[in-house]
Formats: sequence, structure tokens, C-alpha cells
Amino acid sequence: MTRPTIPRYGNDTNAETVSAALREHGAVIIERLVDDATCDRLHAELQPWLDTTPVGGDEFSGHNTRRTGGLLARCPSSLELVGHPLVLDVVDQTLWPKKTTFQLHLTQSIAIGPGSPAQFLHRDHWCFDVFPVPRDVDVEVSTIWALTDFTEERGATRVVPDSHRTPDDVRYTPDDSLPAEMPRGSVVLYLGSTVHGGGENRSDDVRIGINVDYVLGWLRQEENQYLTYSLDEVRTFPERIQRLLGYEPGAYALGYIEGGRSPMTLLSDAPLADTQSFQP
Ligand SMILES: O=C(O)CCC(=O)C(=O)O
Ligand SMILES: [Fe+2]
Repeated sequence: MTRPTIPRYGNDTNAETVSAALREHGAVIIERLVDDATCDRLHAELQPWLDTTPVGGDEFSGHNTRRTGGLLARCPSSLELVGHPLVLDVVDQTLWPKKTTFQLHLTQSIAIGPGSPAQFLHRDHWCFDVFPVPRDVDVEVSTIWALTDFTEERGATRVVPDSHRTPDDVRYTPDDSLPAEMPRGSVVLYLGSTVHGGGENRSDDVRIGINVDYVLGWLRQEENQYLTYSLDEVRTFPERIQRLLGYEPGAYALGYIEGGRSPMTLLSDAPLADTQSFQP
């Protein structure tokens, strides 16, 4: 039997191709989707925050791993990643069942320090507690952008290709996983059901990934986007990002204010096409 691999595309690919690969294999890499200048800028914006972020408090978070959230306000260049049109199109074509919209689940940098052991292999949709997500339903797409080159030695995210349709209680070992090796500026996308984890960092360097996850609009977000950014901060973001944060209703009657008004109306004085919620 041939060993599954993580499909890989160049930045001239399209959303249909990437989404099809993601749904078939549970993970996909797009190489060099942002350029070196963007990575340099983002890294420079992030560094002061990394310097003051404490290491994780448990094994899953990583005792020598620093997770810095709320990136949209802290690192303006992260908007380019979070709102990347190709990634958003892939997410849009992949999440199911989706009648209306999807939203941002979290942003965080994950800086895995030298000597860190591999993270426990897991499925991100386990954050939804006990709910047994049906095998053919994709409620979440996770992405990790490489801000430093991702090599196996440096702790590249490990993914078990083709694991996304197996029952939740099927357990995998590190031998079943492959490192998502990729040059900086690349992104690995995987489904909420795909088994994966941060890799062991056997190098002397810090591995920095920018983790941006998206979920269907009718689910609770992992990082509370309403409390992470003030309304004044949200007003400075592009409209697409405001919508992604959850300021547009998640479905016809989800998340309105004042008996049916879209929270988008809080962000601007201009009349908006969607001052009412979605039509049923
Ligand atoms: O850092 C990584 O490569 C993966 C992290 C991850 O999967 C998680 O924290 O849920
Ligand atoms: Fe994860």
C-alpha cells in the first residue's frame, strides 16, 4: 500500500483544486502564499509580543511553547493572512453544512522552543466537547502559516493524511504522521477532523507558526473575538474581517442586536446592505 502524503500546490493554484484535495486527504499545503517581505514585517510586529508571552501551562499547550492570541490588533500584517482571498475561498468551499456564513475561530502565533517534545496528536473539532461531529461534516478548517521555515527537525506541524473520515476513537501514533515541511510564507490547511499536532523541536531555533482557524457561523468561537478586540479596534479593520469576527449574523437569527439588527450597524454610520439579518 502506498503511504499517503500531504498534497502540495504552488501559489498559482486555485480554490477548487485546494478544496478538493483538502476534502479528499484532510490536509493540503500551499507553498509561498505570502512573500518574504510580509513574513519579515509580521515577524517584526510579533517579536515584542513573543518576548512577553509566557510559555504554556500544560503539556498540550507546551511547556516551552509561547502562544500569542489577538493577532489582528497586535500585528497588523496578520490581516493579510487571516483575510487571504484564496484561503477564504477554500474555507468557503470546504465547510459543510453551510447555508450562510463562516467565521474566525481564533488567531494565535505558536512559537515552539528548542527541545520541545511533540504535541499530543488530536483533532481540532474536539474543542466542541462531547458533540460527535458526523464523519461527513466539516465544521472547521484550521491553517498554520510558516513564519519560519518548517522542517521536521524544527517541529513542523505533523499531520496524519486521510485520517479525517475515521471514527474519533481511532488513535494514531507519531509514525502515522508526516511533517508539513514548507518554506516560510507557506500554509498548511487541515480539517477539524484531521489528526495532527505540533512536531518535536530537535533544533536550536524557535519554530513560529501563525495559526488561524475558521468555523461555521453557528458555532461558538474558540478565542472570544468580541472580548479580544474593542469596538474601536474592530472599526479600523476591513469589512471582510469585521464580518469574519462575527459582526454579521451567523445565520438568520444568530447573533442579532435589538430585536433583529445586524451588529455590523455598530461599526459604521453608513447604511449597510445587511442592516437586517440574513433572509431565511
Ligand atoms: O503548532 C502546531 O504545529 C500545531 C498546534 C495545534 O495543532 C494546536 O495547538 O491545536
Ligand atoms: Fe490542533
